Amino acid sequence: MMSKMTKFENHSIAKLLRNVAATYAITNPKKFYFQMIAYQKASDIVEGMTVQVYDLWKENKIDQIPGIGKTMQEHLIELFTTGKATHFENIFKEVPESVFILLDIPTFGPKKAYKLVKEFNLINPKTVISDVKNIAKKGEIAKLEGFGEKSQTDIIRSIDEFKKGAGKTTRMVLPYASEIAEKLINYLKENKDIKQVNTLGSLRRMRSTVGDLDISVASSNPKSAISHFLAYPYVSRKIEEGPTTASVLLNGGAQVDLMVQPPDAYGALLQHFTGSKAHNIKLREFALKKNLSLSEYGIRPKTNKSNDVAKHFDTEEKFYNAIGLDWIPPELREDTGEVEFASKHSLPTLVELKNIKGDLHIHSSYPIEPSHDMGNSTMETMLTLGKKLGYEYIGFSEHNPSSSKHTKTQVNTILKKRFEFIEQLNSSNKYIRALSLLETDILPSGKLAIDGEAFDYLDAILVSIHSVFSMNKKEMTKRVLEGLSHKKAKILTHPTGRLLTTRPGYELDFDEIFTFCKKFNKAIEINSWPQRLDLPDTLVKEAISYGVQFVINTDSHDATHMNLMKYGVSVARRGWATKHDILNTLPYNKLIEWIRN
Ligand code: DGT
Ligand code: CA
Ligand code: CA
Ligand code: ZN
Repeated sequence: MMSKMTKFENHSIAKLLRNVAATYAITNPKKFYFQMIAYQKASDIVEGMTVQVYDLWKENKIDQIPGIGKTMQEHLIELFTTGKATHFENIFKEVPESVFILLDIPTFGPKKAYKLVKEFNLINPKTVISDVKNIAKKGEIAKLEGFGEKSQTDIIRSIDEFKKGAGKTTRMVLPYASEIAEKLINYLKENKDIKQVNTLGSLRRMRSTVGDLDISVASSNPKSAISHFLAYPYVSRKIEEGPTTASVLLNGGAQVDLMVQPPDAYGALLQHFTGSKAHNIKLREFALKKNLSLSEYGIRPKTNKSNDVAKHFDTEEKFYNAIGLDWIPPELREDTGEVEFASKHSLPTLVELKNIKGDLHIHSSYPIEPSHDMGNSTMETMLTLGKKLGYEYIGFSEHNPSSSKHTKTQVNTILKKRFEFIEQLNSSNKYIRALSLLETDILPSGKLAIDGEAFDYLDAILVSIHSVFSMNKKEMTKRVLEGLSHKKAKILTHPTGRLLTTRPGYELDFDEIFTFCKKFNKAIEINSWPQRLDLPDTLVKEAISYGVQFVINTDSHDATHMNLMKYGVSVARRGWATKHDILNTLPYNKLIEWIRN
């Protein structure tokens, strides 16, 4: 299997690691429990990385990936060096290749896939998917132990959906998932048997992309709660229904899993289904050392008596406290040290939306004749909304005037007029300050798209890459640092250029970027735009360890976008940021000091 993997892209490496985990799950999940978990976790990590593992290896930095231990590193190094990893090849011998093909299809876990392949001798990986479908259509799968009619229908449907392009890899961007959830939650609250509704899973942890929506309900009447849920007008199909759970597909394709628990035991449910899986595993190990056993119902003493009842907790806080931990904000629950910090009562106080005092990346409709897209709303409208949001300042940062369509003198004239207009806005209102900023392109040469007199009309500039993404890491890093070197360049915007679910972004040497930013007092943007959420959370955490500071911006092109700030804040929180790491939590007089010096 591996010899066919010609390109060592993260996606194929993630799949390979997932297949190792699956092999352990099939062959001996008890004996290889920890390996199985470790490989699954490593697979998730690699899938979510913005830097290629292969490139890290080439730079001798493969040991810098959190969650990939020494042995796993050695196997990967062998793979990159020789084209195959003996250890993986050996264990894959125990499972026919066609099993791994089935794992790409939703509803197929390792055991189910293996059983079908074994039972019907489906050893041809090229035809295995259609083979399974044919056998299902003949009614053979329903007869197998542990399968049944419903499972057979599900298999046919998920194969059809898979062939149409739907798969486990289609994820929603966070704000989209949040919007769907909010609508559903409002609907659920209409039922009098439903006391409380929460989002769980990746949505509650505010991951930048969400696979399916997990929703919990506190109710002493699960039957009523579930039938209300199933009657939601936007349900396109029921996937399954049990006494306290149900899953549906909504119009538009999002899956929702609902879980119901009585109010007195609701805390444990919240905890369990918020995850992440890795966090839960760490928590379980931590509790085991205290002879406690955790579940979605509560906490039991770890004895041999299986009829011990679990102690119930109505809130999640009490649940965490019962095992000797401080409550952990959901955004931190990724097994990156949070359990240890919680046990020492030293978790950081994360930045909150209400700490934000202004937005420094706003595109208004001011006629600047920009190089890229222009905003829809006037500066006045955006200032009024900014004031409503409790801000002390707004930084207008339209794209620089197009340099191909204007002479330098024309650019200067446009910026001068704009500067005077902003000054006028400031003299006519006392409540919110407008800053004259500009989102300025860093050209492929590293030069900025404006120069000379133009800077006289700007408080500072934001710099970013908007064209020629194809440069290699070294050239791109040089380009960015050169742009950022200008005295007026204060913020590097959407630093990786990624577009979630669309394109991975260009590569930068973040060691160099962070070191530079710290040394020269430059800020890095956390961009709240739904498809960006850039700088990504894992890099935020890394940047903070260099002492780098951030500005969280919306990159609004319309007044309605200004409320996306909360998603940028969630990225900062997932990166363990406190308000001291975020410059736009500063009051106006402090912020302007930083901007102007
Ligand atoms: P997603 O949906 O891919 O964006 O990610 P999550 O984290 O929402 O994952 P999901 O929907 O499969 O499960 C929600 C949470 O429920 C998960 O974060 C942890 C918990 N959970 C679900 N299944 C398991 C399991 O088999 N073991 C453990 N320890 N936790 C689980
Ligand atoms: Ca989920
Ligand atoms: Ca789920
Ligand atoms: Zn912008």
